Parts: sequence; structure tokens; C-alpha cells
Amino acid sequence: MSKLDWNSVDFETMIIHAGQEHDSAYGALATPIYQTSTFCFETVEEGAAKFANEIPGYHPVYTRGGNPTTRAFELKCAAMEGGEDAVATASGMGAVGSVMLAFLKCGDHVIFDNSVYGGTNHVATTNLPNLGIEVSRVDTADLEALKAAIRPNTKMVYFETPNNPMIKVTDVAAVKAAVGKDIRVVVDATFAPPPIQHVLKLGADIVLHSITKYINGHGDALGGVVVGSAADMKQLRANCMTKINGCPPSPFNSYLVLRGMKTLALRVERHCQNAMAVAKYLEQNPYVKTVYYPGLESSPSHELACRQMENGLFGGILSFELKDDVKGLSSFEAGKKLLNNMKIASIAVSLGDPDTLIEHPASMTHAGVAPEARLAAGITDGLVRMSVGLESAKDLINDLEQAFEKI
Ligand code: LCS
Repeated sequence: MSKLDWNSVDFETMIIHAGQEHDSAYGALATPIYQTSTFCFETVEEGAAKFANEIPGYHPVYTRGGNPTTRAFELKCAAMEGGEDAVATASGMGAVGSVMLAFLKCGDHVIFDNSVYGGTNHVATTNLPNLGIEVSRVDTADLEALKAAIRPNTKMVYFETPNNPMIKVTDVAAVKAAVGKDIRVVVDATFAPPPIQHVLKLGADIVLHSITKYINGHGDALGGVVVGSAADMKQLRANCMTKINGCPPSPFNSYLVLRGMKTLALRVERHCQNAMAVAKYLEQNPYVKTVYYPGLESSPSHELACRQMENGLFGGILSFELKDDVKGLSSFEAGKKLLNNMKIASIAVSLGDPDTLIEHPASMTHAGVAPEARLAAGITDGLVRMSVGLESAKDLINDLEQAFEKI
């Protein structure tokens, strides 16, 4: 299978086979877990040649720099995104941090969307300024604001699409056209992995994911990945993985991700169908003020999402805000009661698991974001985020209905 051109087969075929060679020792179908920290050489000469990359093929020497199980995971991700190469990390934040360390230096300027995951927000507000890297925040969906923020030393634009937790869609092709070839466009596509969208094909230079979410898909492993050109991935690997932040995934986690990815196409389709059903239910619920889901025709992101997201798939996550004065309660108090009364959905952060997860961004995932910045990005105290799982959509809607009745 490895001889196939992945562009010649459908996503469902590619995602099962890409990256996986039959095991050279025994022909195992599933990629073995190479649970080892180091790799032995027959001779000093062989070791030196492997360190110097003089032997053709893949020759790991130490698992922080490379491991066969992790390499299979990287190659599957590169094929998934249509990129030339990929670098796997121990978590999504490992991917975010690696990209920053590899491609920015003191005196550079980077533009971040005004609403990103709380951990990434910390990188933008604290870690990068501490390193002498200038940071601007704009709504990257507003192209005029984006263009106005560009400086002579701007090296990178960074955004999530759809973003966490407002599910705002940013036009990747339009951003690339607006910033030009010398500024790297880095997209965190965690909320909508392939087959929902392929952001490299839209013009992004680099795509990264928290693998912890849909790509592993089972809520049992942290991971991250960065995909892009061979030259960029070489720079990333040289600057980060082996020298500075040392955050490779464990071989066991790489195995779990490879296992999870085999069902990515099936899972994602069901997540999206269920999310659409729940969004439609919430939209007509008398206690709900606004539903943020790009699949809804009422969403300001809908027209762009139809162009940018593929096959009528709009992702499995939605957010919604309750009306104020629901049974005399503020939207925040009503939201708390709703969450506390859910029976199927678990109150938890993270997303993309088979289990439906529901959380309160202002006090959980985005608690670290300054209150003014939170409100400016639309993250009100009454906002609820739901990662719609793989249960029956009917059961999920019934669960919401009974929880609304208990407010
Ligand atoms: N990027 C996005 C868009 C995320 O939502 C997250 C985590 C990360 C990167 C970091 O990935 P991690 O290191 O956790 O693998 N988002 C989380 C969330 O919304 N709830 O819990 C974690």
C-alpha cells in the first residue's frame, strides 16, 4: 500500500493505510509499539553514519528525535493533510510551542487571532513577549484589521478555524492572499480536522492539531502534530524536537493515535451529523439566545464554511448562550443549572471524544484569558460549549430537554 499515491484514492482509504509499512521483523499488520528510548548500533561506524544521516531510509537513534511508531503517525498525518512532512509532539501545546520556537526569534512580530485556546493565549500574552517577540491581536476574520496590523518585522499569522470557543470560521485563502508569501500562515485546525477541511490546500503554510481531540478520538491520549513543507518540518525538527523543548509523544501514545485514526472518517461524519441535529434543536429552544455553529444557515460563518469546509461537514462542536432571565436566573446561573442536570453529557473540558462533553469556557478553558479580552472575543459568562459525541442524536437532544426543564 505504501507505493500508492494518496491523491489517487479516497480519504477513507488513505487514512487507514497511509504511513503504515508492514513490520519488517515479522510482517505485523498493526504498527508495533517500539517502546524503547534508544536504538543500538552494530559498530561505532554504523552509529556515526546514522547520526550523520548518511544511510538511506529511516534510522532512529534516540526516541526524543525519532521512533518508528511515531514516524508512522507522522506520515499518516502528512498524508491526511496533503503536506510534505509532519512532526509529532506530546500534546497540542507541544505543537504550538514548537512552531513558535522554530519560526520566531527576538525582534519578530506575530499576529494572533483575538480568540484562541486558553493555553495558546498564554503563549501569545506571556511567553512570546518574554522572549522579545512582539504580538498583536486582531480578529483574523476581519481582513482589513489584519492588513492594518502587518509590520515590516511580521513573520507569522496564527489562528484557529473554527476557533475555540466561538466556532468562528476564518477564510484561510483570503488571509494568505492578504499577508503574502513572506509571512507564514499557521492554522490550528483542531476543531475541524480532515476530511472536514484541508487548510494547506487552501493556502496555509503550516497546519497543527491537538491530536488529543478528534484525530486520536478516544479521549485516552494527549498528542499534537505539525504538518507543512519538508523544509519547514526540517527546521522544526532541528530547532525544537531534539534540541530545545524535547516533547515527542511516547511510542504507546503514537500507537493509540494510529489506531484511532483508522476510524477518523467514520467518526468525524457522525460527530458532524449529531452536532447539526443538536444545533437545530438548540436554535428553536425558547431559553437559548444564540447558537454558534457554522452549519446553521443563521450563522454569520455559514457562507464561508460552505466554501471552506467540505462534504457538508461543519464540525462536532458548538457553543450557545442562554437568554438572561430564564426563570428569573442570569444566563450564567441558568447555564450552570443546565450543565449540572445533564445525564449523558459529562461536564469536562477537551473535545472530539466519543462521549459528549459540555463545559463553561469563562470558568474553565478560557479562565486564564483576561475578562476584557474574553468579552471582546464574545466569550460571555453565559456561554456554554458542547463537544457533541457519537451517542444517538435523539438521546442527546432528550438529555438537553430534560436538563432545560430542570432549570
Ligand atoms: N489548540 C486548540 C484549538 C485546543 O483546543 C487545544 C486544547 C490545544 C491546541 C492544546 O492541545 P493539548 O495540549 O490539550 O493537546 N483545548 C482544550 C480544550 O478546549 N479543552 O481542554 C483542552
